[in-house]
Amino acid sequence: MKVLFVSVNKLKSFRPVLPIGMVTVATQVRTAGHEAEVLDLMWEEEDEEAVRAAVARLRPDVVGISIRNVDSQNMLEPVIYTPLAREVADWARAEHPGVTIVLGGPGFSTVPEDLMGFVRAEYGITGFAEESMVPFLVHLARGAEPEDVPGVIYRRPDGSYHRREPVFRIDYRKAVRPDPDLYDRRYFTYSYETHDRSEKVPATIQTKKGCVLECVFCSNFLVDGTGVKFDEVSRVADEVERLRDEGLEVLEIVDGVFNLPLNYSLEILKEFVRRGIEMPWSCMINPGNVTPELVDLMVRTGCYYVEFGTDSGCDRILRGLKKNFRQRQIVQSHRLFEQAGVRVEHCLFIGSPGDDRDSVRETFDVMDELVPSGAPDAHAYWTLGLRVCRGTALHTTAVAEGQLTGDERFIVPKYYVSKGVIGDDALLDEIEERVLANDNWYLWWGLRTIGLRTRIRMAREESRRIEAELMTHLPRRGPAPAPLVATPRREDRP
Ligand code: B12
Repeated sequence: MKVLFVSVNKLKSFRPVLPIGMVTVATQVRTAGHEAEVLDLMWEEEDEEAVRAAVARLRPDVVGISIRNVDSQNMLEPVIYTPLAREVADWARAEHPGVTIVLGGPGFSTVPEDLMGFVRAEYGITGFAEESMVPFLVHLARGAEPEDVPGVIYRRPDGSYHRREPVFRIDYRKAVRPDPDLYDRRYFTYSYETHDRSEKVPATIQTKKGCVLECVFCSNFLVDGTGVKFDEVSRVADEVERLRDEGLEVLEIVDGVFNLPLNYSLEILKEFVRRGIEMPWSCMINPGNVTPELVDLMVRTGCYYVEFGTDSGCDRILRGLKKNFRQRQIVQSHRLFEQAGVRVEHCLFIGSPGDDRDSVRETFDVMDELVPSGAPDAHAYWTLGLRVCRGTALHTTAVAEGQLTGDERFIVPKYYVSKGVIGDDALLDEIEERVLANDNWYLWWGLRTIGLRTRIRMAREESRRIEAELMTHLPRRGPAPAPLVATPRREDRP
């Protein structure tokens, strides 16, 4: 079969990220003997022309649209990225009537039914697609409905959806590595500005899928399943050597959390040391699982930057979020990286369940201590509100507290903000003041000219307007699908 994969992620403002998901699936499809091409809209100025030209040239049987991001995940800056996916599907059909549209990608997996309806796609594949895309194509080639393909979703004539739960299994020994030649070269010549320096877009590698934690807001179980699927340590090291030998100068490990479970990350790092791998790299870190040995190995292999999933500095709130660490560990872990000369960025929520004046002040006080204004290598990235995803404990809380109805269409994100924050004007003013007083803290780019309370009102208005517009494209809901049940957490070793 002929497949054109299109990545619709054009987000450069945060920083451009390689379409590793799309490239992974495209490589797999090629290796299985199909003809596959990729089109990455990140670098295109005329999207329509680019899509039409690629479709006209290739005349694909299938256009696979990779939806990494659904939205900005930022209540103060409501932006929805999925209308481009809808346009891509329309352009492809106009150019080549009869082409089959299939959706996939991490963003897609978090709101599959509504995105299927919105894009009017024939099929979707939720979860990771290393082991499902090829069987899916085989079914299509035979003219058979791919009803048993793991993760598949399609609309039945009665308007309801047929869904197969993703299996969330992967045999890494069979999965081919993403072919770096499928990445647009412009990623590697592009530089982006951070707070105080210019950075190159890193090459990316994933060492495992999934996470052992069950944080109440996290939707990653819909993308990667529950439990952890580990790659083999030697294969990860081989891949890093290959990327390094191809001249890629910077690396990012894109595991949801690198240091969980700790032993596996130590094994990876020891292998890097054994092979003499040393290049600048970064990752996301769980503050609860940081030991001197981990930091030492990270630094010896070139780690220069870590993003802490800190979430809150107050133990009561951390407990409620089901985090596996407390304030004491945030401070200790931060200090270990600081002493080792590694840059730390803390990602924090304001408005988690139970958050109020006391807990917000406590969190800000901890950050004052760890990330003082002018500190050269520490930053705090604040987010007001938590994006709610269907099926999470946070969704249940939001419904129980009357913030959501339980029947929302999440194509436009909904946010949870504790009443103790959103209902406290004085606290919102204090938050604004404290964020602005620290040039190493970030909450919203326009805060110097538009006050926080005004911005919340404006953003809610913008979000309602976007929702009204998008809802006109959503078909009415068919009969409710059977809920997907999360499988019990477990750690699968290959
Ligand atoms: C690492 C990561 C980051 C890193 C990226 C670093 C880098 N250099 O790449 C950082 C911290 C920078 C980041 C930033 C953001 N991220 Co992020 N990120 C992730 C994370 C943890 C892993 C993504 C990844 O690389 N996976 C590895 C690849 C191999 O897997 P994959 O992309 O899922 O692809 C597989 C499947 O999806 C599928 N597939 C992919 N494409 C296709 C296409 C077809 C046709 C098919 C059938 C299948 C298919 O098969 C692939 C192979 O297994 C995910 C959560 C998660 N667990 O997936 C969030 C996630 C993708 N991020 C998300 C978001 C929102 C963002 C930001 C917008 C946040 C922000 N406010 O700034 C930015 C956007 C940045 C940008 N320019 O796009 C959301 C997206 C959902 C949404 N609500 O929109 C996710 C899902 C987190 C979540 N659970 O909410 N992110």
